[in-house]
Amino acid sequence: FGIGVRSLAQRARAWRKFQRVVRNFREAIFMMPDAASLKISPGVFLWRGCLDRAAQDELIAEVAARTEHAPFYRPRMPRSGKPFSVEETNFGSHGWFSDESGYRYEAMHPLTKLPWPDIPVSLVTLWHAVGAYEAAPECCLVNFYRDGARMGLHQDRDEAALDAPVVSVSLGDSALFRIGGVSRRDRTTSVTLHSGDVIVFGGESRLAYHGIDRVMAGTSPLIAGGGRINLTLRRVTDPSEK
Ligand code: MD6
Ligand code: FE
Repeated sequence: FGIGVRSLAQRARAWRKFQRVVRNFREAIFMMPDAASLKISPGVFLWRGCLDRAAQDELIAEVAARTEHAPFYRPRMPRSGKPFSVEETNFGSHGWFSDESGYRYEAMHPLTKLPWPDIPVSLVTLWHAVGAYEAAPECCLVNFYRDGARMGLHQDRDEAALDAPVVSVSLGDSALFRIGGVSRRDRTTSVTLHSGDVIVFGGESRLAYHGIDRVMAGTSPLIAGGGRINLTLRRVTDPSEK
């Protein structure tokens, strides 16, 4: 089973710490180095064109080298076992995984049974530059969208370190990203994400519902054969409990 099954007490501790960090988060993010950064929801910041074309090409090459050893697979929905339309793989010590048994983090690739490849150094650097968090990322979830793949409205809530933001990089075709509030019923807003855009997703929106409604085929030449790759960097374990 997954690593890091957490007790209720640990969850409560993480939640209290999260509440404290929410209060400090607004200040931390003003360290964002670019005036073109855009606030789309409290605690969510979009840095348009953070990665130039050369950086995007480099990152795609690093992803491609790693997916040779850790190929994309289709996760399945908890209980129903219905396959995702998105294909996924992971880099780092903790890989996010889903099947009939539920959402969890795993140390090994489900098909190769080998540890996940390392997180590219450029992404770790990006995390420290924009992430406003003291500890290193442990998971880089790689989402690959092709052939009409989308991602339903969801919360990212399988991490103990809910005080850490999620840092998200978009590569390839543009996509319509929808974000709401911490309740599934809250009003949502949509924003188009382009190749090279970076989102820092934290603070009071760390548990906000969000998803990808659609990917616009043919809008970027970056990925051979088309499609969109999203990289989300996360801290999974609470660094103070090590
Ligand atoms: C995607 N992103 O952009 C899916 N989650 O393809 C996410 O699910 C996501 O962009 C948490 C924080 C930022 C994200
Ligand atoms: Fe997410």
